[in-house]
Amino acid sequence: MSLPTRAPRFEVLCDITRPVLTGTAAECTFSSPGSLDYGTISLMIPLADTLWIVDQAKSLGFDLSGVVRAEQFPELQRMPEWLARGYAGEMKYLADPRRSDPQTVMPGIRSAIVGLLNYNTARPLSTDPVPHGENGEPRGWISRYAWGDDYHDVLRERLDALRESLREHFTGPFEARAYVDTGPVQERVLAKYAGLGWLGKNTLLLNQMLGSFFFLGVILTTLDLEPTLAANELPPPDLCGNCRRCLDACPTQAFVEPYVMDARKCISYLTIELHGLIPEEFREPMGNHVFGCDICQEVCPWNRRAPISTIPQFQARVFPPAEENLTSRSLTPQAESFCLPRLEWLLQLSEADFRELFRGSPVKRTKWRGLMRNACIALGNSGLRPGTADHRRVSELLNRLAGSGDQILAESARWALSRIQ
Ligand code: B12
Ligand code: SF4
Ligand code: SF4
Repeated sequence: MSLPTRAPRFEVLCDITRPVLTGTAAECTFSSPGSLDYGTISLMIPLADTLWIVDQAKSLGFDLSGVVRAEQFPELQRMPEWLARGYAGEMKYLADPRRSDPQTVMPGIRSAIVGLLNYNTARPLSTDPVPHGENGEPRGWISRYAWGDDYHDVLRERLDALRESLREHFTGPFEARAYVDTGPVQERVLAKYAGLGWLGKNTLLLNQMLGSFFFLGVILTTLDLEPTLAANELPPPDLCGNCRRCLDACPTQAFVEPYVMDARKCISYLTIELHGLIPEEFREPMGNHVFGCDICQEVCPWNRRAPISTIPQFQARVFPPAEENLTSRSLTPQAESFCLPRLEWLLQLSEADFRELFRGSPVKRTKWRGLMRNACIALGNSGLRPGTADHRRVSELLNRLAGSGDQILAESARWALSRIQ
């Protein structure tokens, strides 16, 4: 007998785990929270294992999880064409052929366990009306996912704990490898077929209850687990409908068509993955972005009522004013934050400051040079007016970079100066 809806099903899973584990098969009666009796079912042990894993993942803090067979899903077959069109830009690692076929990632692979962790910290949004600070100083946008600690570490810790529990639960030899971005797998596709959501027109995985501000992590394993979705069950339906807000809101027109992105145009790629100069055509549309971009998620209706994450590691890092700032610059010292950081603050960071501030933060991926380059572009878009104290200080910093031997920084700084003179 199949269960009537997803919600009561998840309620039931935890309750029936224990009795099922005691035999080869078990019978249990269950009812919905509204006490409607759904009857008695027989469950084979493999499904009990899957339910146990989902329960374990929940107790380790994952908001959702699911199990999927490691198969070549239809989306993965579009990969060669996507690559051939050049959409991956400098991300050469995406051309690894194993990404198109999970069966090739690990000898004897059978299943993938996918975990989802919400990072939807409270507002502001980058699309909120005030891009500058209270005092009018230009501020940059660091993507919400990078306000706190590196999600790779946060998820990895939980996945490793889950792997440990697998070792205790399953006897006999098996292999299990945990990945957060790091493996040659397309996590969103596995997540879709593990029943966690649908792939939206902005290419992200969306969940009806959780929106899309979440991370994914996977454990690939040789364990032959029963998938979360039964053979006759489809993944959650695509609820994008006629909406095209993300496609229209993208400042750089990165979507060549719904569900397909030319990553070379995405601000996230430009600010994080691209090592050279930002192509001129994208500099102005980049606005105040200095690391990543949230726009195609912020405009998505499914994120409007998404739950807020209170995970301490994902909250914005804040730096109290240093003692010396009390005397050197102004009498109004302020705390600095990764949420809407002052661009002048970013631009005056030395490489050593950068290493110190962004230790254990996702921002370190773009390196000091990348952040300086991005801050230059954002300042070029800041509309700073000559004749102000802010303008004088910022021009001094930009002039210093313009005269540096680094061609990329020099060109980015010159461009910024030309825009604010
Ligand atoms: C590379 C990468 C990027 C690249 C490319 C983005 C992309 N859409 O693929 C860049 C740097 C731009 C990027 C940006 C971001 N990323 Co990213 N990224 C990845 C990574 C490492 C690999 C994804 C991948 O394989 N892309 C390759 C392409 C081929 O995939 P695709 O877009 O799904 O393309 C398919 C479709 O186009 C489909 N298709 C359907 N119809 C058609 C029609 C035609 C004609 C064609 C050709 C293809 C096609 O076929 C293609 C191949 O399967 C994953 C982690 C992982 N290992 O999976 C994280 C991941 C996807 N990123 C993530 C995040 C959080 C982000 C950002 C939000 C970060 C930020 N705030 O800046 C943005 C979001 C931008 C966006 N709208 O996608 C999360 C997403 C979570 C979620 N809810 O889905 C992931 C899963 C990381 C994680 N572990 O949590 N990312
Ligand atoms: S992250 Fe920003 S630039 Fe990239 S596709 Fe979404 S809206 Fe466009
Ligand atoms: S903004 Fe609209 S089209 Fe884009 S992902 Fe969200 S629901 Fe889908």
